[in-house]
Amino acid sequence: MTSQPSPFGTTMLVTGGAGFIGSNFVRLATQRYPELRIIVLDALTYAGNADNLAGLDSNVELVVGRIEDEGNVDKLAAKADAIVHFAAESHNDNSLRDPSPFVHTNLVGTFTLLEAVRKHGNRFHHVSTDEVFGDLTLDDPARFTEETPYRPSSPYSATKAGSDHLVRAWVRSFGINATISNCSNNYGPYQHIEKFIPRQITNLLTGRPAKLYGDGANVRDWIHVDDHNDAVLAILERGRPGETYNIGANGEHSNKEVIELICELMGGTYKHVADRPGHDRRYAMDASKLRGELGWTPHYGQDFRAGLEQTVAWYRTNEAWWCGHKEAVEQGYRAQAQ
Ligand code: NAD
Ligand code: TDX
Repeated sequence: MTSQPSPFGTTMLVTGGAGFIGSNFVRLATQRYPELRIIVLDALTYAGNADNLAGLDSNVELVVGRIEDEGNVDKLAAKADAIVHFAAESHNDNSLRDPSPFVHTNLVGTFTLLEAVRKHGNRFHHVSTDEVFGDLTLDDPARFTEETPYRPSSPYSATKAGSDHLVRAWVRSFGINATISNCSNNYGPYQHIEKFIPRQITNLLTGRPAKLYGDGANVRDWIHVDDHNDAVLAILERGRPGETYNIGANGEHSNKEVIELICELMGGTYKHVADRPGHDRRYAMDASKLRGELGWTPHYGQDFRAGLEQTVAWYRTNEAWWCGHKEAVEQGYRAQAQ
């Protein structure tokens, strides 16, 4: 732990800081910079939970509100040196059921923040995803680089792609001091149980089989949430203004491999269910720019089994955190035959 002042000022506004990655980010940032004051702006949608910030010290303040609320965003941006933007509608399956909140939050919300940054001159970091690049075939030797053209497939990834374009346009047209990161699939504590890994862990913990979409050959490039957030801090500390950095830990696994590993660790079975419409086949990130320029390396790296064991243990220990909404999440999936 360091107790030096943060290189990005004394006050940071973290949007979406009560969600999965954002709350883990707030925990990591307060450990690394105990003097840093953090204001979390979060609408506490179904995916946000004030309890995710429990136990954090008095330097962390939660403001409940939407990032599309211009007046509130302006007031908070005026108090902040840096803004780290995690808030989003983040689940592909939900974007297939109803794209509307994705357009509002991911596009209008990001626009609202950028306008505040233009006015107040904040350092801005935009958290985005590998999905903006579309997908690769299973046997493609290529990985996504920062130069890969955008080709999003779902309403979720299309709105994330649009938000990235907005940030780049505000850098070029208005000279804001912003960086972007595009990260691969995260796993770890506090991830909503709608997502693949925690859904399967909690299926097995509640006596349900794990559920594999389609043939399960789809590949995702897994990274532990703490490694993602460590990379975001590296970009805030040392990233070049206006640049984009890919984040990934060379963690490619097929969904079938992951579900079989979960079943092996927990003792359980899985079944095949209907595939996701438009299901991206493979994501794979080339993070050599981040590694080479900023000297970043992942801590969990490729020890996916150890990271998964830690994650299974967290969901076992924290049943109260998820059991109240498990049935409702599964009902939503049943409506899609998944
Ligand atoms: P999440 O769904 O767990 O959390 C999103 C948070 O944003 C929630 O706390 C929610 O209440 C809040 N929020 C939603 N709409 C809001 C609004 N209009 N105003 C204010 N707050 C709002 O998502 P996550 O998995 O933690 O993802 C965080 C960010 O990281 C997103 O931008 C996502 O696109 C990106 N990302 C996620 C992954 C992944 O694997 N989960 C990978 C790469 C990038
Ligand atoms: O029950 C399931 N069974 C299954 O086989 C679920 C929920 C998913 N899957 C598959 C679909 C995907 O191939 O597992 C893979 C991972 O699914 P998700 O957890 O929904 O993640 P994905 O769609 O890959 O998107 C994630 O990574 C990029 C995050 O949700 C995004 O926010 C991030 O941008």
